[in-house]
Amino acid sequence: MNKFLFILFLSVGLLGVQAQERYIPSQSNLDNRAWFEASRLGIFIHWGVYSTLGDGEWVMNNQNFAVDEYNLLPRFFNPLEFNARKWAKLFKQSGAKYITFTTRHHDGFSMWNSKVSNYNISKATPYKRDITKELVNACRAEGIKVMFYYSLLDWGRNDYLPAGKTGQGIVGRDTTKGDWRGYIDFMKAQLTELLTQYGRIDGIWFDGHWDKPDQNWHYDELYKLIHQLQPHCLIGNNHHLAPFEGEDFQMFERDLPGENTTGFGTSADHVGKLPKEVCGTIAGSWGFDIKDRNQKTFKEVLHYLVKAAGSDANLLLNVGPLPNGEIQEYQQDRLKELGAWLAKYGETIYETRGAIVMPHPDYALTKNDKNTFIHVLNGKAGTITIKGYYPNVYSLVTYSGDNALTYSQTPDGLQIEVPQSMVNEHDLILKLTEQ
Ligand code: FHN
Repeated sequence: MNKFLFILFLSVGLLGVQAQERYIPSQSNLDNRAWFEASRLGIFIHWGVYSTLGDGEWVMNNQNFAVDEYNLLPRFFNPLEFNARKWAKLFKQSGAKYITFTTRHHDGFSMWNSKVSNYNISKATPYKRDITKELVNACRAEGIKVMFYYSLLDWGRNDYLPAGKTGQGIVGRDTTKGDWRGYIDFMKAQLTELLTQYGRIDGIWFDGHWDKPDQNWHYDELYKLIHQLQPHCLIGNNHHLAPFEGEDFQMFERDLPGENTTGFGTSADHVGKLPKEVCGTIAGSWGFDIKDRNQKTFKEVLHYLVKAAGSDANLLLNVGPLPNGEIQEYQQDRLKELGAWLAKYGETIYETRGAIVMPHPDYALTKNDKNTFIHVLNGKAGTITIKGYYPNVYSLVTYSGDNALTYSQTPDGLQIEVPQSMVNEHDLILKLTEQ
């Protein structure tokens, strides 16, 4: 065979292997994307048997546990103070429209009564109750939608072996038992449980791809299964890359779209056109860490939300409950403060679009049908210049409409004079109406 034909056959062959059916989202999925994009605030919950050690959700990896040592944890995961209704009421009070709950994190422990793994809340803990079910029902009763976080990566199972980039120091797994096909089928069985036993689920939030970035994760099968079981269900994958075929939203971890302060690689050219979500923490850590002194202030959390909306993304704000099932007071306080703020100013966040200009340390802009909202975040009086060209400004007033501001369009942007009397240390909201 000549060289040209050989290359041609090879390319056709490779294309055949990698070809994925083009994904055409259902109408219910498109509607759900619109709901998601309008929601702007969700609550992320990192909670599992790792919480008992108070050392974050990566403790199994970071402390190089042996699998049988770690497997003692479920025996004393007994969250007697867990009250799904209380949680759901708190989430409602925060102004959030949905939650994303860690049904299974990287340690592989299932927070529901899984039939394909006994390593779960109902079978391996004294608590026995199906926490996922209680949470779903309680949130539903409050009108809050539910998404499930599901880890692709697993530090405990033999079939996941050989280990990926993480979990290399975890001992006690049988390296002769690696079975990738079996592992994919296991995940499909678990996802089927999650999507058939808990009613309507609005999203699946995958994480862990980066552990084996070159592995074939069979997303064609996983995503197809999800969309077959619940067509409206939104799929997102925290792979830190541009969206893959079959995904419905794109997430960014501790960074606004296009930023890359974390080193996860969400550079500007990875930002796609799907609805976006930024996730971040109230504490420093996702899962409960007893020495976590990084407690964010209301101002920090609010700026997270405003800047996320200003970059056209939702904020998925994380709480890391205690092992006994309580959410720490300061985390509750942040959620209540956000809710009180949103009750007054929600119009400037919900159902708005961002990315008119990208957020700046001093300001962020959101827009609805009637107005553009300028959120002045620097807490200062004086001149502030908002990038962009606004030739048709009809009026520029404070959110209440009581006070007008002086402004002028300059080559650098819209120059606004903020008098001392208007300074707001959290967020001075200005309403710009165009002709
Ligand atoms: O490893 C996880 C981490 O524990 C946490 O769940 C975050 C949430 O976005 N995602 C991973 C790191 O990218």
